[in-house]
Amino acid sequence: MKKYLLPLLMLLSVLTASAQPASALIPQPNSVVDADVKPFVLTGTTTIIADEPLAAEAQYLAERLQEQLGLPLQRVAGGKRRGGIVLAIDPALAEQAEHYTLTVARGGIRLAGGSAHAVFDGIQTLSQWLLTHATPSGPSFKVDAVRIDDSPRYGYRALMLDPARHFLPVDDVKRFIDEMAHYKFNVLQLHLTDDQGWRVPIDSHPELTASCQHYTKAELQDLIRYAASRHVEVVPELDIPGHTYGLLRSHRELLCQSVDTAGWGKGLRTDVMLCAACEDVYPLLTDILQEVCALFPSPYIHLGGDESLIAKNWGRCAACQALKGSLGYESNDQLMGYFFSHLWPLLHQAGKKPILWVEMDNIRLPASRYLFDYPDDVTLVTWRNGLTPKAIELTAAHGNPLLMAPGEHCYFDYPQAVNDLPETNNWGMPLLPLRRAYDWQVDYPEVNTTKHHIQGVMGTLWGEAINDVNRAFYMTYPRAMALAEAGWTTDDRRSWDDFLLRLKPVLADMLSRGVSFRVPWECYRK
Ligand code: TNX
Repeated sequence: MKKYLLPLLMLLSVLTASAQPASALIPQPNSVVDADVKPFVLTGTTTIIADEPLAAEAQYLAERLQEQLGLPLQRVAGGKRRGGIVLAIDPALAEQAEHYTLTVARGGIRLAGGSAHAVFDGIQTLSQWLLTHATPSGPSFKVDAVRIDDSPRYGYRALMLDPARHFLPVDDVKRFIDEMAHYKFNVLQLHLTDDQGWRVPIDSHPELTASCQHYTKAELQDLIRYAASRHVEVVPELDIPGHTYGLLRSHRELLCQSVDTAGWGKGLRTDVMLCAACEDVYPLLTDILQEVCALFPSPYIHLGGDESLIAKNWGRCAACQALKGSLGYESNDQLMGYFFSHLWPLLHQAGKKPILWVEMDNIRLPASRYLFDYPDDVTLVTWRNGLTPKAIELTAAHGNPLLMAPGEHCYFDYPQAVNDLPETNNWGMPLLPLRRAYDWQVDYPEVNTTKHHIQGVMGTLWGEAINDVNRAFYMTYPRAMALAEAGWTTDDRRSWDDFLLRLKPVLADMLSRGVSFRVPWECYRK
């Protein structure tokens, strides 16, 4: 942490010395109208007026205002009360998910949403509004009038953390959730298993976590509850059938025949896979999935499916080759379909929607088809550099829902600038500067297909080189703010120059809360 402190303090002095910019709203709402009326006077005795269904959101708002302005606001029940900060569910807004309206006027502040989630979004907007539009006046604040009407472009706005590569304690993940909620992210994908570790306990198979730092079920339940209080859904990811050394270290009997284990324990990856032809693989995965499905309430579960070195494992394994022959398959890749077909019925029964990283017949262009036949109801994530236009086309043609995490815009484990490389485990990552994160049109206008199947966006913090939460914050921000805006705001309301102006007060706010980020020096240089 220490090494970030000096540049951060220098930035704070620059930021606080500059004139107040007009707005600190990130992501940019879809309609902001400055109301030409007198400001609202916010004092320590202003009440938050909210009925029971919004008690938790009211409490959250009170905590934010205490932290931000030092005001100890209390909640009172609704009824006909006026003059304070009213939080309300308005069924007229329910048609569109997360639709809220925020009105600041002399007589009071009113925040209405079609759901508690929408009201929570509006609280983030209100808090950001106060960063630049609350003028201290003695012990109270004059809050400029405004009318905001807002709803997101995409319903699924995710960040992904990777505690499999480097473990992240629950309290650190909570801090991460706190921060992402400010920018209206609503999904946290947890990459819980990989070659380097198995972090989710399975009661029927304690050997999986026996010699590995891991969460307890109680901790995960607590984390899920905490995330829900920030309207963030936790999506678990178990990465199979590749990236599985974390499992195979306690189940060597599930390895393919004739696997070379000589280099194990040295490199970052082991390149081993679960053996598709080993019958014991499937009952074990069934046990695991049953517990994971029961533990995580999210309708989604991510099963990885990426970077399986099929030729190196299944291609050299006599049992897999015999299986391939008996199934009449022409290519080893079809065994992926066989492998996952054991799991789909269980997931359907549990009411879960599977997600996989999309793979094609090549890892770069030219690529022309899926690696194997993904069932239509599998949500696919596009991630490989250069393959996203193809992924949009293929998923549109096959009818798979699509999540957007293209490496060139969304991989926040990549360095942000020249000479800002990770100290450990850098495998030669490409650069992903802030501007490139911002200059992204999520729906690729040049791709000539329907785009209704695009569900949303995800920023990934792959953990090979991210060994604690401060490093995670440093890699996440401010790029995740650019992603938040790409996922929320329509393109006609997005502008790089304007984003930079809004970024300044938002980063100053982060500093005041002790959250680290990379100072985007290149944006301030004249
Ligand atoms: C590829 S992205 C991976 C991860 C690595 C990441 C590093 C994906 C689906 N697989 O296992 O951590 O690159 O950027």
